[in-house]
This record gives sequence, C-alpha cells and structure tokens, in this order.
Amino acid sequence: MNSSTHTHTTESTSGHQRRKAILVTGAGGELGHALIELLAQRGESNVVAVDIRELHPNIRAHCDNSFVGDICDHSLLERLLAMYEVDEVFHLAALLSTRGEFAPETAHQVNVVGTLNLLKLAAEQARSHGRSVKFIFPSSIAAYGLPSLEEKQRAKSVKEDQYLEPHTMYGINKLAGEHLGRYYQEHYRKLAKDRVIQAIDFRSIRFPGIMSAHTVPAGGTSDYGPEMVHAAAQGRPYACFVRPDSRISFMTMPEAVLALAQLAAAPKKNLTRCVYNVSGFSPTAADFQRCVKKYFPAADISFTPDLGRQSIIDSWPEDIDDSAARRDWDWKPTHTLESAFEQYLVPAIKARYAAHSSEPQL
Ligand code: AKB
Repeated sequence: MNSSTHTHTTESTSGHQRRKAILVTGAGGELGHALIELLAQRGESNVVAVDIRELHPNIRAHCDNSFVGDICDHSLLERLLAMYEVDEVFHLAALLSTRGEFAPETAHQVNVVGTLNLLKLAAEQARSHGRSVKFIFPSSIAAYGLPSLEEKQRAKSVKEDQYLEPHTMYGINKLAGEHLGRYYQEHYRKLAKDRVIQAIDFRSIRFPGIMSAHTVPAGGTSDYGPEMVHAAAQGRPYACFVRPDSRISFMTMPEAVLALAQLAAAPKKNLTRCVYNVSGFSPTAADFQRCVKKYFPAADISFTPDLGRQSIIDSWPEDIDDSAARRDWDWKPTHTLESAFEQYLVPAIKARYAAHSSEPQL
C-alpha cells in the first residue's frame, strides 16, 4: 500500500493503546457463528464482534469483545475504533433474499449503506495505521438473475461475469457490495491529493445455499434445504416451498467458512479477480427429500410451492463455475451431496437434537 502517512500508531485520539482486531459483523448469524468458531480453533483471540442482537454466550466466549448495535450507527463504530485498531474485516451482516423482498428499502439500508460504512471504516483504519486492511465480503448466487427457467436449464453452470441482472433486492445489494469493494480497492478518492492507494484489500466469494447442522437459517430463499433436514431430525412435518425439480447449488457450512479463511489467507499476487464463485453440489429439492428419507425414513415431507419464492429460485443458476477459485487459491469442495449427509449433516444434526435439548441452542 502507498500512503502519505506511514504511521504505525496504535494510539487512540484519547492517547491510550488500541488493540489489533479482526472485526466480524453479523457475528450472530449462521456464517458468523461458524466463522468465529473456526477463528477460535485457529488461535485468533482478537476477534471483535458486532451484531444487532446479543451474541450466544458460546460465541461471545470466543471474542475479545462484542458490540450490540446497527452497522449503520456511526457512534457504535466510533466506540469500537476508540478501543481497537482493525486489521481485517469479515463483513457478514446482511438481510437475506426472502426477508429483503418484504422490506426492500430496509434491505438496501443494511446491505448497501451498511457495507459502505464498513468500507469507509476500513479505509480510514488503513490510513491511520499505514497498512492495507483486508475486507472479506460474502456475496451470493443471488447476484445472478436468469431471465427464464428455460435459460437457467440451458445455462447450467455460470461464470462470474454472466447473467448479472438479479431479481431480488438482496441480489442487487450483493452486486452493489462487490462493486463498492472493487471501487474502494482500486479507485477510492481517485482525485484527492492525499489519496491512499489500495487502502483496502477487497476479497469476495459468491456463495451458493449453505447448510449448517448447528444453526437454522432465517430469511433466505435457499432455506428449504436446511429446513427440510432440521425438521426431519426433530420429527416435524415439512412443506417445501419450491417444486421438487428446483435445482441450485449448495455447500456445507464448514466448507463455506473454510473458503472465507482460505481466500483471506491467499497471497494477493495469486488473485486475478475480486469476486470468486465457489460451488459444492447441485441437488434438486427432490434429491434433498431422497437423502433426508434415507436417514430419517419417517420424515413427512410435502411440496407446496410458493410462487414468489419459487420465482427467486428459478432465477438463480443451477450451478456456478468455480474454476477461477480453484486456479487462484486452490479452492476445492469437500463434499458431494451424499457425503455431506453421511459425514456431516446427519451425525451432527442427530447429536444436536438428541443431546442438551434443555440448553440454549445456537
Ligand atoms: C438466501 O437464500 O438469501 C441466501 C443466499 C443464497 O445468499 N442463503
């Protein structure tokens, strides 16, 4: 990074020492939980979490500190910066695709204005401590928008630069976040005399649907996959809100957070783009039903498609081409659909619901 101010100060304006930190926003969400656990396993003790709600105590225990509040609240971010020098940001906070369609303007506020606030914070941190700040941003297959089901079936696996006309506010917001990140990395304050070059090292992954054995999703449209398994494990009937032939790509939560950590650690010189697809397996909703029935034969699964949510799934690609991630930072999925059920989902979900039913759940 080129900077006009190469100070390595760790002092706040009030003169006390600030500690180096990895900032995780949306820390209370599904990705946040899994990422903070992974960072803790890797010995990172300087995680500072932000979430709109109080964190689960097990997650809070892995953090140096946690802040409850809105990422659009400047005074919250200022309080945080008075105590910490931020070196790396995992900006996970977002309102997902289904929830976003009920409150599009709020989604824009959280997903775009929130991202802008965090990018600005990261750029100011880079300027103050004279090192570039890594900014890791989970994007989504929601950034794609296939015009019709026929085109989706024809397109099969799509590359990063194809079909970027999303149908949801969330998808539009994610695409905007990707562009803002690229702007802050390459062009931020282009005309300013005291411009800091490449203050931000922006890296983003377009994730497919993600399935966690430990948390249940909320507000997304790919939720039918994980919801079906969690319902079966609890002996509850499940009415799937998309048709049996609906197909999009999915991966497991451990693979998703590993991908984030792997991209964050990749040498910058190997990266040929800011935004990478990663893919796992591409089942239909009927394939999910078959796998769930294999391990939970009594599962009561029916299909009651919701036209609106179906139209969102029909606009997302069947699969995404992750050859750039494989080439640039050695990305490789761990699981097929079958091995995800056998080795991860079923054992962990059975354990989750069998034990500790009286304990607070993540
Ligand atoms: C959603 O369904 O909105 C998310 C996503 C695919 O990004 N899970």
